[in-house]
Amino acid sequence: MKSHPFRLGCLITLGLLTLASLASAAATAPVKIGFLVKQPEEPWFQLEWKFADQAAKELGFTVIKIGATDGEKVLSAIDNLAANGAQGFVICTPDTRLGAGIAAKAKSAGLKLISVDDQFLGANGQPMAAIHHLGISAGKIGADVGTTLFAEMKKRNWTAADTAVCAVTFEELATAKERTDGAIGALTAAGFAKDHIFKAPQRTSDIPGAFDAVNILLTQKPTVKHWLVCGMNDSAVLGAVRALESRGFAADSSVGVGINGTDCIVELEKAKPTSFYGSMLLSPKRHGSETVTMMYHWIKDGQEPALDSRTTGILITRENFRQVLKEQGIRE
Ligand code: FCA
Repeated sequence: MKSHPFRLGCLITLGLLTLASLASAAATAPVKIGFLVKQPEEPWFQLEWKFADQAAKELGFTVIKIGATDGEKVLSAIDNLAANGAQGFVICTPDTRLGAGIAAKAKSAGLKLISVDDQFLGANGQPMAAIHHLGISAGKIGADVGTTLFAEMKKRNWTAADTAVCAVTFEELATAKERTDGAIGALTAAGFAKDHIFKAPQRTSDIPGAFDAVNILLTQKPTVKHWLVCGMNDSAVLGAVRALESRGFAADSSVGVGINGTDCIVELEKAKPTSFYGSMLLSPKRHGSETVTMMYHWIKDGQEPALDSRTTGILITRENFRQVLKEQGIRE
């Protein structure tokens, strides 16, 4: 039977209208973005969340914040995000070796993906350069820690013979290794003796993990008079400072410089200076708001973000931290 031309016309119009309304529904569907972090108890990650929320408020989308402390939690979070109508997520993974699995799961759930802070590793152990990432210039920031420590040693007139470096390491995480390698590299480039540099490997990347690691090192090296301390972040150096204190070291006999600048504020506020001299302040604002903003434009406007962005750090000490934290929007 031949269709009446009028009926055919109506059908085509109807079809076009349906397609148009489907397309506009996709364009106007509320944007929901997951933000998964490995250590939700760390102030660094709480601030990333805070700045992600701020960007969401300004641009009009929702951030779904999830603490994903192990691989299983990451996978079930991805399922939940998809079920809740999210279109993408930002993640600092609890283990970079899960990278390929997380990327595959995101793809099958139809979710866009950006990694933050810790870059995914592929099956070959190399960074997954095809996954969009925003991280820190870890080697350079570590080198700035090393340079600061060396300058503080000179300022205090500590002798090379009496002074040693305690590097609190977490080498299974590439960004952590780059930071401590950077610090050690700058110290040796400045003339610090390699055989006075000791690593204290953390079993867990938190304050207790650093405390335990440094306690072992201090037991092994009882004759060192002055310690210079570096680590992957503030928690690593804070754990070391606490271990040093338990052996009688204080601000006049040891000096530590952290990284993050967000997890040492209480320490810097203490009335009496401790061995925690300062920290390389990173930008939780950029890591939190830039990642979700990139994701938002990717979802909404099809605008693909840069594959690899890196942020820098600035030294904060007891002298300037209040002012700098204020300037950076971290403290009132
Ligand atoms: C890693 C560390 C965090 C922070 C971040 C930029 O994820 O665990 O403390 O330094 O990189």
